[in-house]
Amino acid sequence: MPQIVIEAEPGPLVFDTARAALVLIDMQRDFLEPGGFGEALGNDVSRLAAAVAPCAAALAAARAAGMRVIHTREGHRPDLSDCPPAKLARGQPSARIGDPGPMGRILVRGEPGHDLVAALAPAPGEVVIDKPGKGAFHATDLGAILSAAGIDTLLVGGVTTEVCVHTTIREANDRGFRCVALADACASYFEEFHRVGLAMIKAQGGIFGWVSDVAAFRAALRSAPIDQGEPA
Ligand code: C5J
Repeated sequence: MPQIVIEAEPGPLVFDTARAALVLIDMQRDFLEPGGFGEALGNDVSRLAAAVAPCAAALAAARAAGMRVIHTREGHRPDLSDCPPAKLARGQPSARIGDPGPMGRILVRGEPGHDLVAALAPAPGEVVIDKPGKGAFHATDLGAILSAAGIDTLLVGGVTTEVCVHTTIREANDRGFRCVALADACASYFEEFHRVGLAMIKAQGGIFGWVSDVAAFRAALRSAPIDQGEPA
């Protein structure tokens, strides 16, 4: 199979686009726009906007290369039966999960705030994983979908770097996937958490993944396949 190489830290990674997926985590209005869950937790939501254009560029490149794309959304059933009480108790008392907000009930599936931002709307055929937790594997069929498609490498963007992106990469790493965080396609409400979150992934020789960026991802997709047997 044709293999390409992405420049990353702690070192370059060879992957096959047919066995790789771009995973965009929780680029939802509830996290990025005023009035949603992110703001209810006291965050400055404008900080996440920086990741939208890089995610859109990664998305366009992946689609053009025929790479599989997966979107995730954090949210709960309307009856909140899948929301643990410990999670329900977070946030301002009048603006918790399930409470009415400017974009509908906060972090509830089917509400406008639960939607992905318009710039990153899924194309027909792209998988959308609705997840009740921070990690995209917890209580979802993501593992089964990736396994059925023979995927072994995930290129990951989304929000927030240190919460749902991190949790998903940790879950994926433990399941045997090679994960590359695309730094500029990820964002946090806290600049320091973003920076340190990325540093944690690639520390100690890539303890649970690699870190790269969207320019390197696009360059890899444009590059010629490497010879079979060439060292990684
Ligand atoms: C958070 C997420 N931060 N998608 N969710 O609650 O990272």
